[in-house]
Amino acid sequence: MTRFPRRFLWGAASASFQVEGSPLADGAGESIWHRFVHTPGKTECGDTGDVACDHYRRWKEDVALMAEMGLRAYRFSLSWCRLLPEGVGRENTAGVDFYSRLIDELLRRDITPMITLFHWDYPQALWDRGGLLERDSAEWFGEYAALAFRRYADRVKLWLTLNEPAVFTDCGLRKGVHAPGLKDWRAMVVGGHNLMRGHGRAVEALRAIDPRGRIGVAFALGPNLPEEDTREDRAAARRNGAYSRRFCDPIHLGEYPPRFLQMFGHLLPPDYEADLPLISRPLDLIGVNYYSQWRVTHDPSVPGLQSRGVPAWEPKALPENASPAQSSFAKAPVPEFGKRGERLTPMGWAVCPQGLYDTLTWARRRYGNHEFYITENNAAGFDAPGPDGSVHDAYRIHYLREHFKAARRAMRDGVDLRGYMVWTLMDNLEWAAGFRVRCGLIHNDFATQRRTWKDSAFWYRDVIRANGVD
Ligand code: IFM
Repeated sequence: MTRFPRRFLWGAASASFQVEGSPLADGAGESIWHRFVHTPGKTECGDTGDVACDHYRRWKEDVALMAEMGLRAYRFSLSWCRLLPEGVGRENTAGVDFYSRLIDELLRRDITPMITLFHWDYPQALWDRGGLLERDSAEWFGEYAALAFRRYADRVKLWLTLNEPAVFTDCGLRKGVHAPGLKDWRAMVVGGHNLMRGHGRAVEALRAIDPRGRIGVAFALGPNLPEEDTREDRAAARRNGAYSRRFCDPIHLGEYPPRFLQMFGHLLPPDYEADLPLISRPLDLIGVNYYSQWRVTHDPSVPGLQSRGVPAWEPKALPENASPAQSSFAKAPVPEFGKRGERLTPMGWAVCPQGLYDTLTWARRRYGNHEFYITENNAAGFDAPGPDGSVHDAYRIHYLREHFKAARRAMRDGVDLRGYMVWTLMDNLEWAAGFRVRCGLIHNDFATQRRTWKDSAFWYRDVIRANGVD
């Protein structure tokens, strides 16, 4: 048995827009994701977040499920537009109260809340004013963050300012496949820079409001390896690596990766260096979202980057200007093993637990030994109840078991890992991919909202009880 420390925070993660539903209820403002999913052709099957998991109304039952599973922590995000319908200014008491009740219920059940401030559902009202392309956006985010800390920091001690800023800006501002749907390299660079300035303002706000609060960012991390062992692919992998560090380096080291500056520095504001002290305010924790490692190919058709990374296997490479409808997950049958003999998930992603070990130990070497949390990890698939009514997701159990062990090895080698938030508690809206792609421990029937524990949920409950994995 691979055992974990006594206070290890076994948990699960979610995000407001993916689970809550009722996006405009009780005075909430519209988010860019609400606008996006209601624009024809943007999501698989036209799926929206109007109902999602109906968690906004079923939150109490959902917390009961967490308690039954034995979760010690729950990572969730706040909907900025519920708290501040216009993004700044007028506070919406009903929205504030919703999360207050959720936090109280979690604590009553002995589940530690971990809050993400920004998991992609940016207020549409602010986007209409220029959004992240405006320098003022940093102050807007600071105002929102301060409100969240004033209302909840008495009970919440673990905070993440941003979730996967690299994915948000890459998919939403550069490729246009996520909200707000821009295809603009400059927006990706400038928006990302301002997002980090906002992060800095949030950190300042927490320090002023609750010196005992602990804060960091959830980064999408994973090794970038060359697809083939050629000079071109090796160089492409280095470029992709620099590109993927365009948030964690400035935030933790106070500088952009030099290769990123070579490729995209001309798109940054001229005086960007003056912002780096704000961006790199000292943090307490690092959140690691890890799914797989990236295999990178030299690809001259991608401006600037000239590289393309995929998680080991894809039915076909998508063109740069692919529409979200084309981005549907695996259309061809996925083989069980990839070309290097690695096991593949039902989505065709390589199962690489070693990549998690490498990422954790690399991040510790590069950024120092903060408190670490796995803030997301799991395998996605197309799970459905079998004839016996159960959901047999053996592939997920295998995936999680191997990743838990890899994380434990990283701990033995010095990584101060405090918790593990499996993505995700229950199947939810997988953004542009809609409801077909399922990552949950609990199966959700979106027509009836019936929650069914998958085999992995029972298994995870036993892991938590044993505080270890076989
Ligand atoms: O569902 C997403 C989440 O919102 C961000 N990280 C990856 C998950 C699975 O794709």
